[in-house]
Amino acid sequence: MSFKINVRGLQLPGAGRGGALEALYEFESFDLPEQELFMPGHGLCGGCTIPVITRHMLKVLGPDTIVVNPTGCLEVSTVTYPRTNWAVPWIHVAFGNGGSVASGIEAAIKVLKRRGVIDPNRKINVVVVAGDGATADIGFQALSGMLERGHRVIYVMYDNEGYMNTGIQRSGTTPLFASATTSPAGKKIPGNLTHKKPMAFIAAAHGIPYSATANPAYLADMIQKFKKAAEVDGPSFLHIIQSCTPGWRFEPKYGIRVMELATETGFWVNYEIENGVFRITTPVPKRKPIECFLKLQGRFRHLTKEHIAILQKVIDEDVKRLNEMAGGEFIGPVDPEAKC
Ligand SMILES: Cc1ncc(C[n+]2csc(CCOP(=O)(O)OP(=O)(O)O)c2C)c(N)n1
Ligand code: SF4
Ligand SMILES: [Mg+2]
Repeated sequence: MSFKINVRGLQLPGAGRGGALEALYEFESFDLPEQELFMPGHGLCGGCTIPVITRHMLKVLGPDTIVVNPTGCLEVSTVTYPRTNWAVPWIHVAFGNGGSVASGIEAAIKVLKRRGVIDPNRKINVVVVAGDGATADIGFQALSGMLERGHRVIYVMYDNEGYMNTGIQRSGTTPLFASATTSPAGKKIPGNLTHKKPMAFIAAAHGIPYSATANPAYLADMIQKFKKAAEVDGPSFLHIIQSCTPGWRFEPKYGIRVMELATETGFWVNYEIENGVFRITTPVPKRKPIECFLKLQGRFRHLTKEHIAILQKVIDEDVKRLNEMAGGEFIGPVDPEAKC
């Protein structure tokens, strides 16, 4: 499949081709192979965007890839005995030890290369694909150790903002005011009371060469980031938002639309931190009000106008901070007239 890179948002006023934005971030055009390595027939829900992530991840990484998969929706839905959807070596690990197992695999490959058992020039990718619970919560120390030791491992965190496989419990990346079974909206609380952990920044703070956020609705940007992550000589980390049909409570047909709205409203900003340089990779000239993202989802249905105003303020502040870091208004102001 030949993939045409579509650089969204470059048509910002005053930033034509060759302008400042293009100089800041250039997409590289490359072909994706026809070969499928994440096979059809999985048991993931309709509207779930996990398969969009894993399918394209393996197209970029190729067959010489070892997947480390802690328990979660992806694992339980792709390896129901005796079938598997993985056409690459795959290992199931416990909920909290993805980073440790991947570290061991990478270290073993190094030794086998040194001993001449594996061709030293062969490039084998080791990738962890893990949920937000397995990464931001229980697997946090295993991840941190892996980053600290500098293993050449790609860590992909798919973030559906909750422990979805076990019944929609909140996690460290559940957003403010989302209703989950352990933070239910009711008379006492308006849903979850904490903010999302900024995992790409936390990973970058370990001094790793590449850390980024991505969104499966912005396929070209996500694919580019898989490629960059695989090319660095050291650990890389990708924090990828991912829509969950029963957890977020939207109609399955809106799986991609809700992801687009996450970025169009500024709720989710695509950026990367490459050798310490921060860039926003999906500029949004004018934002849509956060209500556009919220109203498709049952987990926010209880929110009052006051709650929505608080959420909007939180996002405005996040956007301001990210723009300051990027050195320009890459994410524009809210357009109150915008149609959702
Ligand atoms: C030590 C331990 N505690 C709890 C569980 C039960 N458990 C399995 S998957 C899971 C939630 C996974 O959440 P996340 O990593 O976000 O993946 P998702 O299900 O959302 O894909 C839990 C709590 C477990 N397997 N091991
Ligand atoms: S529960 Fe959510 S994350 Fe899990 S398979 Fe269904 S849509 Fe995907
Ligand atoms: Mg999850």
